[in-house]
Amino acid sequence: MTLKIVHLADTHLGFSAYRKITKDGLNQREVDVYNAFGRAVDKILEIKPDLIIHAGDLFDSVRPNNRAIKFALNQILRISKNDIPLILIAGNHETPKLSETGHIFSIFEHIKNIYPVYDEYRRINLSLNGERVSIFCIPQFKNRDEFNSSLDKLRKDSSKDENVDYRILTAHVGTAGLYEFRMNELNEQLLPVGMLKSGFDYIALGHFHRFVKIFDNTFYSGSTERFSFTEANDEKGLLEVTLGDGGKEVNFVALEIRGMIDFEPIDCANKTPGEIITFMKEMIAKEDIRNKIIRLTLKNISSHIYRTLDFSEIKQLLGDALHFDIKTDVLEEEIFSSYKNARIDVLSKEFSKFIENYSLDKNIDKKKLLKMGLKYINRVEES
Ligand SMILES: [Mn+2]
Repeated sequence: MTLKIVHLADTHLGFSAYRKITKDGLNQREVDVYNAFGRAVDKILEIKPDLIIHAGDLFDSVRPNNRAIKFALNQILRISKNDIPLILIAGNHETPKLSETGHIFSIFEHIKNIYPVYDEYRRINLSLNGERVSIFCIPQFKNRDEFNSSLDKLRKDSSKDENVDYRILTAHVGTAGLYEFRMNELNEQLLPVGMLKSGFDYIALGHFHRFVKIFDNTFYSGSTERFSFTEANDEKGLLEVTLGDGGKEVNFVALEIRGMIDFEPIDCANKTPGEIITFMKEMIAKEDIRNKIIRLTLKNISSHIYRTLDFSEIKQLLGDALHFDIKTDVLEEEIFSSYKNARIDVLSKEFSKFIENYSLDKNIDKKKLLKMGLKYINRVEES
């Protein structure tokens, strides 16, 4: 007999961004993110799998707003009513660091067919389609010690020789070692890829936002929407996994979501403001930008050229987009001169002083480190 699983992750309900508002006064990106999950559930009900695994970050935060909670509950009830078991492991975005805070996933307790897993390692045994299926679950933990002890439990538990037809692992983790897939978030859990190699028929990972096959049995489904420009070129969707005597089949099912374009950076060195605008026009004309999220990067632009750019013209060029970002990578010399002239703000100054007085290993290029640091500080302050 075969076993059909839908694997998805990182829906981030409650995420919002940009200023665009819907007719009903809601943040448009927040609504986009709900729609993506709604469509995912539509697809799942078409596919009618034996089991659904959501590998974490259903919610974007520890305290999602009431709309996000209501939306999630309604979709999860659709699944529950269709008698499809859903394993829901918690991700780092929705897991609080303090136990006093309480976990939002507790609202899913006692709903038929729904198995929320949070704050503890769990093995769930189900009988599906006449098959005995064990699902080993590693959700996000409050701290590293709890995570490590969950891995010990997993090692012991999964090495037991029991009568099981299918053994499935799901975890909300980045990976470390031979293959590195990380989101570079402070609380992310990292699993050595070596641990993934043995003993499971399928491994459903969440956390990394792109669809990736790591090993024949190990996949990130990726997120259901795009949450940053680094994801601009990713297709988003869910995985339809079929396990059976005839082997394993994994199909990526794409979801229809809003377009995002991160244009190739425009090198502004030796260009006049007029030439930069002309270049922009040509670039934009090649793409359909309507209702999409757009980013234009101006590389090597000096601040006096930037200040003389015709922004009303740029606004007109990009007016059909849902949102546009203009990113500037300022000339290297300017970062230093602005530091010397003390025109920059307190945090940058503090950081520069710190680097200047700090004794670093000789191999480390102070100038480069300072430049990188200032760039990050600028980026954070801009956003
Ligand atoms: Mn995550």
